[in-house]
Formats: sequence, structure tokens, C-alpha cells
Amino acid sequence: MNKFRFLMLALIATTMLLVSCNQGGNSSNGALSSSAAEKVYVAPGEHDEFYAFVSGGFSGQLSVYGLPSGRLFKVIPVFSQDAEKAWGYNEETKPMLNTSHGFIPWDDSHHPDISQTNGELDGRFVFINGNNTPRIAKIDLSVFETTEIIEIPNSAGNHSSAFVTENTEYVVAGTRFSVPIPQRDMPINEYKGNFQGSLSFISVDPEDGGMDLSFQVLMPGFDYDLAHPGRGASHGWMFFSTYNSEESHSLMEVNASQNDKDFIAAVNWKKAEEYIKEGKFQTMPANYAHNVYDEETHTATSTMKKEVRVLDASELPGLVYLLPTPKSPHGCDVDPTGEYIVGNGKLSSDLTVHSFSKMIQAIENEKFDGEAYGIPILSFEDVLAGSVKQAGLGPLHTEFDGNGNGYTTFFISSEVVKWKVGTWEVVDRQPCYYSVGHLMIPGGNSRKPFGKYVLAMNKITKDRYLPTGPEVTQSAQLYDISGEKMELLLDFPTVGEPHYAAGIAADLVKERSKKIYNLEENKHKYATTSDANVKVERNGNEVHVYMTMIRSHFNPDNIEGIKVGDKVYFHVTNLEQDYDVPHGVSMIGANTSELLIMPGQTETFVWEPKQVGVWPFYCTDFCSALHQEMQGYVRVSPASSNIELSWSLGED
Ligand code: K7E
Ligand code: CUA
Repeated sequence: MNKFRFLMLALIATTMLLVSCNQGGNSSNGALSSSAAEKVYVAPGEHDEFYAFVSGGFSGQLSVYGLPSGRLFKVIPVFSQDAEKAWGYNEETKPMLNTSHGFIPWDDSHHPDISQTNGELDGRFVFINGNNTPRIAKIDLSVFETTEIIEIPNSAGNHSSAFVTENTEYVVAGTRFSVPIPQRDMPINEYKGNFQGSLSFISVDPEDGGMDLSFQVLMPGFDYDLAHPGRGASHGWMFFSTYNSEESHSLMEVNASQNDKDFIAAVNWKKAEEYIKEGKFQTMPANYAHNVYDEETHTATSTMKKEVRVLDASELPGLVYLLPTPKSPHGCDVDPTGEYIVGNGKLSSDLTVHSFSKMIQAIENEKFDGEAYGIPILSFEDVLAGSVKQAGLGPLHTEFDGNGNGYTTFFISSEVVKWKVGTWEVVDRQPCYYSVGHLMIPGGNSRKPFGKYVLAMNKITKDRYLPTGPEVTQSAQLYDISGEKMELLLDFPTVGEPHYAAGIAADLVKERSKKIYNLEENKHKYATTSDANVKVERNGNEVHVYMTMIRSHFNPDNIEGIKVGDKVYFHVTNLEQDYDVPHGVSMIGANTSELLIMPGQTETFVWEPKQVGVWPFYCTDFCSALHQEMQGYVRVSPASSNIELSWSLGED
């Protein structure tokens, strides 16, 4: 260790000691030992060991942090417009937010999941759900940008998603709210027996990652809450937790808590593929958007799809089985071997663990305990592997470390509880500050968790940070889980409300991270890849400016002949071919955001000048010593004027 680093650590350690003295030296007050400080200290210029992709909840975005430091690297815009990156503001990305309801500039994103090959994280894509206007987005980890969004028809509250299968054959999206399928005008109190759920299987092309809604499984009118894929022996199955098996439609906190047990629905998607092949599906008319961002044209297109293949679970034997699971389960988690499926009953103090091999036996021996709308209910005792008894209050989610331990969050008793897979005994517990929801172990949803840290994501922080008015930050807490006992290392604030997160060893991602866009490969319709092609064209009252930017000027930087009432499109190409040299551009009075344009990329904003005058534009990203000189003027004349269109750079 060099001297500087030693001094820093000593300083941090002293600060920690002071903090602990102030708070009475009680670990429940947040004091940390100097060894904890050392474990999260990543020296300036050094890299973190893991990426953590943390959902933004009601922010609609996905944040990228480093672990163990908790440093925030980027907020990737997904479902919400983001003026910082012009997402949903520039002409190129507006189509990404198109839906059957029109342009929807916001969503609620909960569950990121990283693509897998042979059950291990491969670091190519992150998928994440939009709950509110049902959508699945794909983020390409070579550019850390959202490159595809597909809307989900016949769905409402797309919550049990986006979870990938062992070879990323599918991304799965289950509806939380059941609705009339197809949608129609009908009385709400006729819900029971008439409303339905749908579980969507979106195929992912093994070559280019392209998504396609392959088929949907039509289900009874329950609420489908969470999902996780089978792996190993259970590969080919997908497990969904359900609540509201009562099929109630009002005062749900009472009416949907009547049944002693709801279900985990086990869906055999390999069987579904057979039924599809045999033509046992129904083609339903639908209307949903499929939005794709093309990296060569730097432009998104939105296509409306008109039908979907539907399999009816009530009519197709062997497609779905229901595993009784106590007390309105929320989390539905599968261990790294694929044998155990954990249901976390929100109103139970025990965790229910089902056995996949017992489930298969029970199916073979027809150990059924009735049926729901033609779907067999398996007998509880015949699928039960065991239960973790009296582990805490309000269990929500479970992850695994790959060393035979499960970790479950308890919202009400506000803690993470560690237990042994197989013996079901509780071996450790650590408090969370406060009211923890999801937790994440890097690689936790795979055959091979990295098993070094667990990240707990908390709903309430109260006194943990400086107050910031009525709204205080949500936060994550990092625990070292490499020993027998968990050790709290770090609190850090998060953007929006973190629900689930996905973590991966940085080495699996960083080598593939793109540095620039190659100018020669730029196929944008309005790209200007050399200064020789700079121009301004008028077509009626539509004006197209073909502009370039390079340190430290725009070309052209003087434009005349624009008139009030014109619609001016600025198509701006960044000619730089160096890493980390974006330029920005913004125009006074433009009813949109700035553009932040990466080297080799073209982006477009529209300006509709309303006032006569000479109006400036400028670079918004401090790009060079002469960044402040990176500016220009547009002369706007009255609508009736006949000043000729002209443009220039460096002329008197
Ligand atoms: Cu927040 Cu996964 Cu939407 Cu549980 S869910 S906490
Ligand atoms: Cu270009 Cu600042």
C-alpha cells in the first residue's frame, strides 16, 4: 500500500471512530470499523470490482453504480425523457417512447436482469420492465444505452418481469393486474371468472439480440407478482408468484388476503413451444409498439404490431401447474441449482421452499388438490421441500450466494436474514435502515453467483442522511457476505426508488465498452461527415441545417435567411474521433433539450423561432480550452422578408 493510500485509510478510519463515538459506539447506529471502511475504499483512479445496475422505480431509469464503492457512474435513460441526454427530446429517440397510447414519456421500472449464456451472466444486455404502460426495454452494455423497447399487449402493471431464461431464450413479462382480454367495456364487479392474466414470452435473437413477442399464456384472473427462471434441471420452466387468487376487485388489502394460500405458477415453456409448433395457439388481434434504435443510422424507428399468439392455460394440459404457497407471496426466487423455488408470503413469518424434483414427481403421480380454471393445483405437502421457520416479519425477496446460503429481506422487521439451503436453519441476521425491499447478490439470479456482497435496497431512510425537506433519499446498503456473519460496509443514496438490481463482475463488461462511433459507419439520413457537405436547405417553411462540430467551433456558425414561422431542423454531427469528447448544442427558445452528441454521432433538434432577431446557440459540454468560444448566431427575419438563405464559418 502506498503512503497516500495509507493516510487516506487512516483518515477514514479516524472519522469512522469519531462517528461511532458520537453515536455511542453501537453498531446499530451505523458505526463502522476501520476494516469496513477499507473494504469499500476504491482509491482515486482505481476501478470497482462490480457493476451494479439499480432500477430507478418511479424515475423510470436505470442507474449504474460501482461496487464496493457505491459510486454513481451513469443514469441510463430508459422509459422517462431525460433532458441531460436528450432522450425522448431529440428526433432520433422520440420513437423509442412510442406506445399504443401514443408518446408516453414516463414509466415505473422495477426489475433489471442481465443476459445469460449457459446460466451464467454474459454481460451483453440488461433487460428491465416498465410497469405502468407495459413495456420491456433492452440496454446494450457495449454503449450503456437503451436500444430496444417492446410494448406488451393484454397486460396491465407489467410487474413479474423482466426475467431472462438460462440462455436468454426469452425475457419474461407477467401482468400484475388482470384485465378483460381482449379489453372491452364491462362492469368491474363482473371481474371474477371474466378478467384474465397474461404471461408473455419475448424471444431474444441469439445473434443480434432482437426482441420479438413470441407468445402469451392466458391465465386465471389472479395478480402475477414476481418471476424467476428455472435453471439446471428446471431449465425450461418459469415460476411466477401470484396473489389475489380470491379474484377480488376492490378493497384488496382485505379481500385479496382471504385465502390461506395463493400460488406459485410453474409454466413449462418448452411445452409451450411444442404447442406453438403444433399450431395449438390462437392468433389474437393486438396493437403494440416495437421500437428499435439502430446504431448505424443513430435513429430509432417505431413499428406497430398487430397480432399475438396466445396459448390458453385452461385448455392445454401440462402447460401450467399451481403450487400452493402461503399468504400472498411476493418474491419468487430460484436457487443456483434450480432445485428450490422460494415463495415469500408477505403475511407469513415462514418462507416456503418448493422442490422442483418433488414437483415433477407429484405431476407424474397426479398428486393434485383440485384445479383452478382447468389448471391442476399440486398438493402442498407433495411439493414442499421445507420451510424457513419464524425467520422474521414480512418476507419479500431472496437471493443466493452460490455457497449454499439463501438471503431473504424482511420488510416489517427490517433485516436481511441468512439461512442454509437444505437444512432451512437461520444462521445470521443483520438490520437494514430501513424497511428493505429487494436485495441483490451480483450474479444472484444465475447458476454462478459471485457471492461476495449483498446489496439491500431500502424504502425508508429517515435519519440516515442529512434532511432534504419532506422527500428524503432512498438508499442501498452493502454487506460483506464472504464470512459466516454478514458485515454492513456502506450506505449510499440511490436515484428514484430502487426495487431490484443486477450486478456483474466488471471484467465481463468493461472490455466490450465502446469508445467512439466510427464516423465512416455513420448512416444517419442527415449526417454531415465532412465540412465539405455542410449546408442549409429550405423546403417551404421547413429548413434543414446540416451542421458539424469539432473542437472548438460549429460549421456553419452564422446562418441568415431564417424566418418567423419556420420549422428549423438542426442535424448536428460530431466529427471528433477521440474517446470522451462529446459536444453539446442548444438554441435559445427551443422547445426541447440540448443535444449531447458523442464522437461520430448525429443528432437532431427542432427549433421554431417565434421572434425576429439574432439568436445565439452554443456548446453545452465543456469540451476544450476554447469551449466558451464554441458558439454561433442565427438571424431571424419577419415571415414576409426575402432575405436569402446563407451560411458561413469564419467569413467577414
Ligand atoms: Cu419493489 Cu420487485 Cu416491484 Cu418487491 S417489487 S420491493
Ligand atoms: Cu464543444 Cu464545448
